[in-house]
Amino acid sequence: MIDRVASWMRAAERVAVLTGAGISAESGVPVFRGDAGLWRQFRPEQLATPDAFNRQPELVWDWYLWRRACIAAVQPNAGHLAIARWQQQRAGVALLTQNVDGLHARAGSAAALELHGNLWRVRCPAGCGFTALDEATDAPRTVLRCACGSWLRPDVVWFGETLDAAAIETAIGIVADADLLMVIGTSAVVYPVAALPQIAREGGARVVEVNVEETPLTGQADAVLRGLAGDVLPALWREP
Ligand code: BJW
Repeated sequence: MIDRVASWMRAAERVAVLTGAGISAESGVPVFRGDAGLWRQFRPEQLATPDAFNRQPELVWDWYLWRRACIAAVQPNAGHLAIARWQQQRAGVALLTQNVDGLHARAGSAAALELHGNLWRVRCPAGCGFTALDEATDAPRTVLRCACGSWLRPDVVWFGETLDAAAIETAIGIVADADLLMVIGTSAVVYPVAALPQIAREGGARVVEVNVEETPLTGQADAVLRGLAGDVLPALWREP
């Protein structure tokens, strides 16, 4: 199956790559769902909704500062590096990610479309327009308030919030035009991103899932590569 998908990759003019938390798992970043997932330890409605932030901004910030420290302490892995190599060594590879950890950029991927935002960026929710990208270091952010007086918030997409309209429209366009969509390390349950593989299929793309487990996408995929992203992805592309 690896050889077949590798030949699809070579033949495709436009490859779209969609990643989720599983690609960062081998770096040591916790995923969300499943036995080792963050949602076993923490309740999403207390930490990842606008209501939670309005009720307890300090608690939500504690969680994000802890996650920043975890991410600052790890490195991109073979999976991130393989995708960056695909982008550098061949034309027509677009990267869409649900991850907020910034590891694709640290691996050398240019222009990952970060559909759920970036936890290293802050923005003012009060409408004054302030936004800033913090250095990815483990020095905790100490200024949590905007000059306008409001709390700053992490620039990520919480449950019940809409994704940036331009970003999701761009993503839909990319997968609708793709010849091949690689869906890597996502449980494929969070919408609207979970709808992208179906849009790709309707546009005529082959869809390949790379995951250690079955997901709702598994039965719809043209090929399933069952394994660690860090093992599977480097085997799919050899420098021509
Ligand atoms: C490996 C591996 C290895 C491991 N190699 N593989 C009821 C109320 C409110 C909303 C809704 C509702 N019902 C439905 C909704 C909509 C909701 C939704 O989809 N909910 C479902 C969960 C039911 N969606 C939204 O709310 C979205 N907005 C929206 O729809 O707006 C319109 C709307 C407005 C109002 C009401 C309704 C609709 C926004 C979703 C935002 C998601 N935000 C989070 C947090 C981001 C910030 C942060 O990180 O703090 O995004 S939640 C979390 O899930 C995070 C992720 O990006 C996202 C997806 O998770 P992902 O990446 O798939 O990770 P996991 O852990 O789920 O899976 C990891 C996978 O990797 C597994 O399959 C493993 O097997 C695999 N794996 N190691 C390969 N080494």
